[in-house]
Amino acid sequence: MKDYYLKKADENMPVQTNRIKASDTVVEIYEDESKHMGIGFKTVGTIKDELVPGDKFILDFGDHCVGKLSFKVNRVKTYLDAPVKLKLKFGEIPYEMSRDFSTFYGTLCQSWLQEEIIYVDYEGLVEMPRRYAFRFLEVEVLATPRKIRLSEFQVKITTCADESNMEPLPEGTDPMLVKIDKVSARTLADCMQEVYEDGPKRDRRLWSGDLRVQALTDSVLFKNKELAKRCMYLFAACQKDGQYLPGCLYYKPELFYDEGMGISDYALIYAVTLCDYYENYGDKETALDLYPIAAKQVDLAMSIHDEDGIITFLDGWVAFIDWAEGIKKRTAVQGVYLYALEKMEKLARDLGKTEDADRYAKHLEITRKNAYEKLFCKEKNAFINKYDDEQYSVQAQVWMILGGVICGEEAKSVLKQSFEKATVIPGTPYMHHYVMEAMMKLGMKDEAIAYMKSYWGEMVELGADTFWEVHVPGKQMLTHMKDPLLNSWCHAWSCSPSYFIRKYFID
Ligand code: RAM
Repeated sequence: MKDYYLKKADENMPVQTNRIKASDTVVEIYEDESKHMGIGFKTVGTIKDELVPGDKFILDFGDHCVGKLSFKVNRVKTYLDAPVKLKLKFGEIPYEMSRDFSTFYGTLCQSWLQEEIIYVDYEGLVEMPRRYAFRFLEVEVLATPRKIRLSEFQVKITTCADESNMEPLPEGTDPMLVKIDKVSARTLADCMQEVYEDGPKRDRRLWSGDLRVQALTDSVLFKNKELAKRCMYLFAACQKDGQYLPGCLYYKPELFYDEGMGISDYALIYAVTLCDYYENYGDKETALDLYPIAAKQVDLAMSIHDEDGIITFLDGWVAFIDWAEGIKKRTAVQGVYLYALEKMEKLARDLGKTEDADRYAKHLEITRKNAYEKLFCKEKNAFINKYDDEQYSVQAQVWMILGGVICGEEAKSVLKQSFEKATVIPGTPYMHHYVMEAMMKLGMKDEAIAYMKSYWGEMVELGADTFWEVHVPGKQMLTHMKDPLLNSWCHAWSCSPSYFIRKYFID
């Protein structure tokens, strides 16, 4: 089956659209406490006509780009009788440009930092072979035998998002929502390469948690059905008996996934991705083809509930849920399971798999009831319980609501109270996506709009061209890799505001 799934993935390899973006706008960065991470930038002119060793400038491409860079090196007067040595440094945000990359102290491999020293043997066009994700490019002349001119800097943008499919928002749409939608769309488009990458600067891999949010948002933006299909087939090729799907995979130079990268909630979210896909595109053939893989995830989760009827973790498997200090995850994972089960029940019924649908429906009812009894604390009006060491998190409340354990006014009061009283709050835009989903499920449209404007809107106000991997208001230097230099500033799981705006907020 693996070969079959890989073949299907190959058949759905997306076509890259190539657009050119040029710049000769030179900017200067400066320290300013009021700017994002304390660094601002301002336009100061264009590239000098003549450059000598020691000269350096920062180009601004005006927006986040993903693609390959080219430029021209020419003599000013005399023949260049030695190579020209240049240093190029790429950054998604001004803060990166303010840092000397050799000072990086983070935990991930520093080779993700986008920096090159190149030697140009002959003048003319220089085409850089690698792909970069950036808005800013610093060029430093390290050595040249004579004065040189550098010009025609341009990026051949790569994405498989067909931006002509994106409908304009209706006139009169709240201007902040228009801005948020634009940044969301840029974020998604720049992550749409040969798979839905999590971040085009760092990781560049396919994670099932990110995939779900991307494919969902894509269904209201560029509608690249093939890409969603391809990614689901790639995951299908990783299925092993008695295990969940891996949380992430690499597809180059050949399919690979890390056995130690098992994330149970992400595996369940894979099933949700297939359910969304069928709902949004109505492609029954693919849904039937991948149904067994999706069913395996929920069936496995169903088989590992403990004697109290609460989900457990397979040996060696973790849960992600969110990046939030000290977060306990059992209640939330139970919610993810119920959320996936409800969607799978519908998919099974739509595909004529009545036996499965009935089985899922039955389990859904029993498990919801049980979760309410065992995980909910009436006195505290919250899902606070021994399974999570009595921890009070927004995440647990959100997932119990999405899992259908509580609903209506009771759920609203649980959610609203958690915003004020929980000690663990969402840390990633990924988790904020599910907070938004919970609000929409409870019919809290106005609150959801306000929530989006305050959370994603704050990133826009801080100058985001694309949405970030992590954002916690008031903690701009926050990172999960020790050094924020390697945070990803165009991150897939942050792209979903467009989904809510286009599906629910406009008429
Ligand atoms: C990080 C990435 C990715 C996410 C995982 C769990 O490595 O940000 O997007 O899905 O964590």
